[in-house]
Amino acid sequence: MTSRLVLGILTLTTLAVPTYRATAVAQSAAKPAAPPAMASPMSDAALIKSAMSAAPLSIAKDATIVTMDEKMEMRTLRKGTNAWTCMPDVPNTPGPDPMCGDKSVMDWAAALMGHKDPPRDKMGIAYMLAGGSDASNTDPWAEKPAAGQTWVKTGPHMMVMNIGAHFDGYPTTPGDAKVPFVMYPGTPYAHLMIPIR
Ligand SMILES: [Cu+2]
Repeated sequence: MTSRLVLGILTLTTLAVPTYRATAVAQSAAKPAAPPAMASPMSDAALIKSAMSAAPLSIAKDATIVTMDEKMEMRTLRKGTNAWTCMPDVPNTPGPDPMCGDKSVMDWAAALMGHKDPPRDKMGIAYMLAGGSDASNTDPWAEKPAAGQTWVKTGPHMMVMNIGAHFDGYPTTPGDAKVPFVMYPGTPYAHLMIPIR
């Protein structure tokens, strides 16, 4: 789960909670060197195709699909009829990383961007079947790897959020990111990354 991806979710969530959006804008304004987040040269059809590639078709076909425009505003590409929201690849990370998440994942993401505690008892599930790239396994807000570090590249995986300490016993470093591991361990944003292929 990259912070850019979260920013996309955040903006979606901020339709209901404007405070979060203010935080996102403030954060992006503080980093003028960063390329325009999420704005993608892809056509809407390509964006939808990318977003849908994140989850099984049984979920993706009825999901709401959102993206960010060049003004960092959330744009709904397609209104869905189920409880899932999908987002296309984030252009400024290496490799494709579209994601589909349920409503609790949206809450988790809004909490992360707002530096607030996510709901502890609302388990969230997300699919990233096209894989994902994360700048850090420890810093939820990192936009690029720290000096000497590399991107955490995870192949097709699922994620489970908001289950408190139930991750105990799983590795807290990604290793080769081929077996389940905890991302952002020891933070309220800890989630289980579950490679599936
Ligand atoms: Cu993750």
